Amino acid sequence: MSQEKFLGSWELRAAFARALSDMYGKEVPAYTTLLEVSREVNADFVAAHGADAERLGSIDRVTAERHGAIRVGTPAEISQVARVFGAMGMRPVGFYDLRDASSSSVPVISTAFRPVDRAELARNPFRVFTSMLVPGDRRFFTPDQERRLDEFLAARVLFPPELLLLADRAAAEGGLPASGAATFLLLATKAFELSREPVDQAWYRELEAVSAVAADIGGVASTHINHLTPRVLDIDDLYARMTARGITMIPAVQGPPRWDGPDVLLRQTSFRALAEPRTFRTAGGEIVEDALRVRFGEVEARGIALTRDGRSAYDAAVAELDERAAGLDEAGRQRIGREIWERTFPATEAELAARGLGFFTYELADDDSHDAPPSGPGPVAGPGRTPAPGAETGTDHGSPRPGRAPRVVRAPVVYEDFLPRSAAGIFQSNLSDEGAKDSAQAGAERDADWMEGALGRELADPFELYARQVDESREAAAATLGVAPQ
Ligand code: OOG
Ligand code: NI
Repeated sequence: MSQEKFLGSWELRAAFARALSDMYGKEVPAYTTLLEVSREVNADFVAAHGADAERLGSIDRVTAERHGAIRVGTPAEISQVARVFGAMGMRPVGFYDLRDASSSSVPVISTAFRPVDRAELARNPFRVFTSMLVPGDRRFFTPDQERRLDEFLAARVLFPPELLLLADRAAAEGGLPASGAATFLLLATKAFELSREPVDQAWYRELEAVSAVAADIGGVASTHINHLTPRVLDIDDLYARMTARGITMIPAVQGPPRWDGPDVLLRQTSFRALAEPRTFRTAGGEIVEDALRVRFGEVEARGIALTRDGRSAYDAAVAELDERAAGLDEAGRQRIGREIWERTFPATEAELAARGLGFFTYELADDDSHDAPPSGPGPVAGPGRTPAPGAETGTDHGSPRPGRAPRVVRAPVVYEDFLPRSAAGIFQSNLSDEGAKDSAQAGAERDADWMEGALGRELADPFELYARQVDESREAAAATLGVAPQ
């Protein structure tokens, strides 16, 4: 018998991302348009900017890159999600509490499953923003609703036992042989397909009156992908092209404003998908067709990861903007945002690094290598640190230096996570109704430790992961140069 091909966890991840994308393209045609426009934007950006265009990720990585969003109902369900994604080398990273991130009714807490190592991210960075309902939060559900919600959620099966068994095997063995991999991918993709099973209308509408998100999660017997998001290199260009095609986008690009300095964190924008036909069972047992608008299209541009100091500066800038732009239109908000931004953030990567606001790795570069191109003149210094001694710290762009010692060049670390405020905005743009939240009631205490318990595995801190990438790069560079890292 010939040796069966073995798919490693990253190959499962890449294949799963592709399969989901194909499935979602069939379900939501506007997504296919979005992919088409994204490809055009990226190709034109690379043509216009050359090698610099790939500073924050190779064009191959960016073209294939997606994030998904899913929503589940209970700790048991999210721990199963962790097993399925764990099989693909995706670990839970970060904690987001969206109950307070906006004034509307979004009764969920979230994490993101993603690869955590640099090499794994480079192979395929697929990530999934995963939210779970917070029952027990009296601001949203009455005790009676809560009891019925618990009962409903406990009775459903989101992931078949065969899928979970294969997931555990893949996690233990670092992947699966081809036949097991095919079954795993089929079942995993199917678990996120929109179900055609009739939805209990009375139950769905009752939850919808509390929160559309609660109904989307707890009103149906299965889960589904809420959106899949491609990455573009120029989101303002994408926005203009989608608008020119007659697709109505939300009024703004969320996150940092457009400006001439380095792109940081994450900028996102979206459009509402068309209403989708869904089948309901009425209280009288009749089967009727209705339409639901719960899914939509989203696109993003990723920038440099910020350190804790950088992030505090960002959060303070956003708070100041909110205060000063209250009541202004989008153009006014943009103008003030830019002004605050220019005062808060340095205009070059060199300064972002020198002031300890952004994460950068330090690589040894062949002289004409563009793998880790430098960002321009300036000292190579990490957050509060100096480069390995003995290393040449000149960062002139790619000029050959025959006979010289290898150069240490600074390369930006890409932000791989999410922003709670943009996430809340995305949830909100999905809602046709504000829902009902009784703010006089106490909310349920839920934090990262609680989430870690629900997941049944370690929940990584994004800042620590970025810092680790930086340290590893320093150690590797120092080892090659034969000096001690600092
Ligand atoms: C998730 C919203 C968050 C993002 O990109 O910030 C998100 C959801 O709607 O389920 O996907
Ligand atoms: Ni998203």
